[in-house]
Amino acid sequence: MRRLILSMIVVLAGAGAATSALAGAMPEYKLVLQDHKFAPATLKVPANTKFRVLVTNRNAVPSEFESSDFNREKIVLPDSTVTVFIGPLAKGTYKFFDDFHQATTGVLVVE
Ligand SMILES: [Cu+2]
Repeated sequence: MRRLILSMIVVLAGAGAATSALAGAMPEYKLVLQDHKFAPATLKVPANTKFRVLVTNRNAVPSEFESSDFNREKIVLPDSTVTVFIGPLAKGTYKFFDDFHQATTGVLVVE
């Protein structure tokens, strides 16, 4: 019995470690759309790594987070946040913009 409980604890601890390792494996970044600007306007991310960006729209109108450089497109409603999975990307500079307000631009610097 004691042996069984011990092995159950080991299994549970292992599952917990695996979960946090997975969660920690993908870097997460935040972008905010406010006053029709991206903040930050330049986001530095690691090369050859899949990551996610949480895009929050604080404008009063819908936006569309878009990039032809890394091929993503996602509508962000006012006061909402969307998650965009990006990468892995090679080193370089990748542009993104708000497709509904194309003067709103930002840059992903992959290094
Ligand atoms: Cu679009």
